[in-house]
Amino acid sequence: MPRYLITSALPYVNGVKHLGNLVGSMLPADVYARFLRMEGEEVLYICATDEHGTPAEVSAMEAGMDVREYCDMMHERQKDIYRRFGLSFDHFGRSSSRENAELTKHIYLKLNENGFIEERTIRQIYSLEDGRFLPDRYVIGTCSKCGYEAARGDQCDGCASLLDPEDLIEPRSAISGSTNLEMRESKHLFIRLDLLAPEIEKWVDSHTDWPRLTSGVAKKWLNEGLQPRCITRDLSWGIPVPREGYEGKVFYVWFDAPIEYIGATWEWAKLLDDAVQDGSGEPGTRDWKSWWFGASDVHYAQFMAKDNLPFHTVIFPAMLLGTREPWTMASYIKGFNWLTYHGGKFSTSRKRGVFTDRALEIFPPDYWRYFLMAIAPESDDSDFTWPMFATIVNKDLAGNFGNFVNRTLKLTASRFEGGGIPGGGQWSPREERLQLDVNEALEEYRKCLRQMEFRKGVLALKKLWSLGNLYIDERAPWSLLKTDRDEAAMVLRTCINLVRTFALASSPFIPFTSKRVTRALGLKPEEAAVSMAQVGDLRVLGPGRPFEVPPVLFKRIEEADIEKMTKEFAGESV
Ligand code: B3M
Ligand code: ZN
Repeated sequence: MPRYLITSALPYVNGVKHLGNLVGSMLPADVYARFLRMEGEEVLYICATDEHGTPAEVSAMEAGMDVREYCDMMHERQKDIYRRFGLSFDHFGRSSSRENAELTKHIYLKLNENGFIEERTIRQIYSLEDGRFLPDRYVIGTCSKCGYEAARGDQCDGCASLLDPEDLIEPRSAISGSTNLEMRESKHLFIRLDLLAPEIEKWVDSHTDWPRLTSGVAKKWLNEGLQPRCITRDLSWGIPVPREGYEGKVFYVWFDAPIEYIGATWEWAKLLDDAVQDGSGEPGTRDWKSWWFGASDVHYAQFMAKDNLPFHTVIFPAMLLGTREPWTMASYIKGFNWLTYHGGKFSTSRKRGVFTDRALEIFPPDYWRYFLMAIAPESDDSDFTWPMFATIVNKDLAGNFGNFVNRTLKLTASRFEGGGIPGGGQWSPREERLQLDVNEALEEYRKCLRQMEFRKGVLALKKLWSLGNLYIDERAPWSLLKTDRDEAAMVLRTCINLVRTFALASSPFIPFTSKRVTRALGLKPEEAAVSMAQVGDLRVLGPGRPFEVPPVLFKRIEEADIEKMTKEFAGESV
């Protein structure tokens, strides 16, 4: 029996993420983790904030804060948002942790010992006024190709050319605006990806089941030929490099960030002491090494947006392979395309699109979770629009699912007053068939989620829900009540069991609503914690069990709401 390790790409610490970030990594990983837990699997779902690098330093500076304090604050802020979205991490760590520093140094030392680290001297821009080297993107100036005045040293937003800082006319520091810059030489460490290329290729080729997007990116990188890659920076915020002459330098953020998947697992294990004290953890149950080192029974799935794929299919694997130690490598890498916003980019600087904090202020988390997964950019980019949001919420959640729950429970409560779930009547062939249809739809649903085919999973879930509406419309218990009260009772009892089935089966996507419904049905915690294999049985809830009618589960979104949102989130025009 494999154990399942799941990680989602680590969100950068600076700034609140938008919905595109959420659906491209954390949300699908959470759906998968919740699903596997319901399948009775042993799951460890890990994420963290990615805290090093110049962006964190610069954002802290702009906020007038010490960089560590800034990271403390932003980590808590992001963590709280993800909790409110229902993301069920086993641990949400921090790449600036002591554990990560120790692992990063270890991996570097092993790479060095094995001959995969090389020192080179490079020329870099130094800002005398800022007293520091400037990474390419922190040098701005006029593009020598198109004349755009605010081109960055790595790329021009005017003509999209890739640039070197030397290509800029009148370069200046993006931090202070100072033009007092000079080229200085500086020593740096490079990882010899060129030497590791054959092994990486073999590893990539051994995974024939990866999504096309993932293998495509890996192959493209490998085919272009791997070059040694710089893994150190002249910065103060980061993990110090344990090597003589490297005082004042740190590892490049992309070197230590993926190691934090391991680091965060170690952090999680260290928290065990607290967990034992508050009763939520069993002593001896958190062995981080058993997941990461010499683990032959671990299935490891990584989730991320496509721009992160090169680091996870090529560079991180090279780092691990080069240690010559048995670190756990990804079994499956699920990459996502872009979510666009009304045909354009989500933009932090222009406040365009919906950000995770604001999203939760306007609609409950399940609206977002379901909608985003229904349009997840799995095989292609996909576009967020408000009319689409309204259609999906109204049709699927309010119409298909919510409506069935409410009409079933309301009708039963009003016609069989006070007696709980009504008794009487016998299953007919129609109910037998319903049971078979439900089993089949659930099978299909489970198959999709096992394969991390989320949009297909949503379709299968919708199909399951519609079996309820089909059944109740066909059997019309409101009419049966006039002719055969026992028969009506049996039909409604079956419908209430369908409500249970739907609520439990849907919980990976809409955990909050699922809980509201199972509470209304009076399920005890152990009854609500059944495995996926047990949710389909339509004879679990018998006569006499009390239940409540929950308030309307999903509010319909009206035309006026759509207009309002479209205006509010359009962003500032350029
Ligand atoms: N923080 C980039 C991103 O959020 C980066 C991912 C790190 S994964 C190890 O897109
Ligand atoms: Zn240009």
